[in-house]
Amino acid sequence: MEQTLSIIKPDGVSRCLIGEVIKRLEQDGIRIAAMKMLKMNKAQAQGFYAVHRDKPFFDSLTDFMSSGPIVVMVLEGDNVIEKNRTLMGATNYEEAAEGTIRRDFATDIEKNIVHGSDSRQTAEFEIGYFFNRFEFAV
Ligand code: IDP
Ligand code: MG
Repeated sequence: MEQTLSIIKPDGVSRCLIGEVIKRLEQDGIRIAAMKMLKMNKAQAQGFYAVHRDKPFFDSLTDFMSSGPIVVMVLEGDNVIEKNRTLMGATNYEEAAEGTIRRDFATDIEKNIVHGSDSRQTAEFEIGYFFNRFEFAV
């Protein structure tokens, strides 16, 4: 059994896509093990995306990610890291496969609706960034 961190980004929340994203996850057999809504400040967004601190888009990305509420979820299931990434689609929505969340809803390469951990190692860091062990329903 694997876990991954999913985020519905500020654009997904403001465009009322919370239900749409969760529906797609659940219909794919993914279980939500923990979930909450919060708003990051700039420093918290910088900490979350520290791996990208040298990228040209870091400042804009962390402004965006701290611009409004987000929904953070721990997803659980067999192969869930890859399953979630498949449902999300490529980072650049123009290159994302038909029927993926980003292809259907993203408006630019930054405002792409969802985040998903990309490996077991990043999933562990990212889940720990937002959740403690008392926040899991089961
Ligand atoms: P991922 O979200 O598909 O894993 P990453 O390369 O980890 O993509 O980038 C993290 C986030 O940074 C992306 O989801 C997107 O919001 C933003 N981003 C990535 N590349 C660019 C870019 O070239 N310009 C602007 N924003 C970008
Ligand atoms: Mg990434």
